[in-house]
Amino acid sequence: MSNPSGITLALSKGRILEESQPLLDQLDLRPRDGLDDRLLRLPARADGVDLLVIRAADVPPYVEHGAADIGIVGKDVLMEHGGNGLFEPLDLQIAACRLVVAGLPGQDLDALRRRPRIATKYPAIARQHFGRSGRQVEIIKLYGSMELAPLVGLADAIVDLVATGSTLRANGLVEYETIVPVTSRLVVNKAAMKTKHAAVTHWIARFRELVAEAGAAA
Ligand code: PRT
Ligand code: MG
Repeated sequence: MSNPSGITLALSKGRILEESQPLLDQLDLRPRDGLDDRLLRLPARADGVDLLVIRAADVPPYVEHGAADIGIVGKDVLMEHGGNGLFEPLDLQIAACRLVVAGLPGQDLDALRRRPRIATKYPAIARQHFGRSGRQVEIIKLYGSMELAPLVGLADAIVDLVATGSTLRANGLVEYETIVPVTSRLVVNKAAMKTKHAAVTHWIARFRELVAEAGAAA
């Protein structure tokens, strides 16, 4: 059960947790007793809020099924999950990057005499992207280090995240096309939007204020 009288907030551990730290600090949404790797559910300093620190890819199912009321997750993970079961009220404008198609320089995917093989941790997004332009591809699902796949001939191209571009460059890969810009989003369980309306809208509003301030300062 999620916190029945309060709010449960699911955080994506890793990069997004780090980048959301300034927001969470200002809202008293850090763990009351500090982060403890062994504890998966932590009371926040703010009254009535519990924090779940989980894998990024697990945030959408936790929120969709109501185990958490609110979550913070990358648009990439949200698109791959399929966003229909969730509200997405706010772009937090952190952990910015973009999803791209990339591969070895000088190659034309459309000139291959077979279906291009695309290695990715985002099979749904990749299939949709190539499908939109009527291109048939073979998807190879990987769980990490996508950049390796074209180098060893596992795939003709990858669909992966790029921020500075230095990882692609370091591996001698180039970007063919951008699929979509990515930032982290606040997501909300649809039922909680009604049953915990006051608390949920309170927290959305507080996040929104901070994002607006950060935008004004930039
Ligand atoms: O490790 P685990 O499987 O639990 O999760 P994860 O690896 O997905 O988590 P983590 O901590 O890596 O965070 C991933 C989330 O951060 C993504 O879902 C994005 O929303 C966001 N994000 C923002 C990024 C990047 N920027 C990013 N640059 N996630 C990954 N990268 C990787 C990218 O895959 C590539 O390998 O960084 C490399 C490219 O960076 P540049 O700067 O060299 O271009
Ligand atoms: Mg990782």
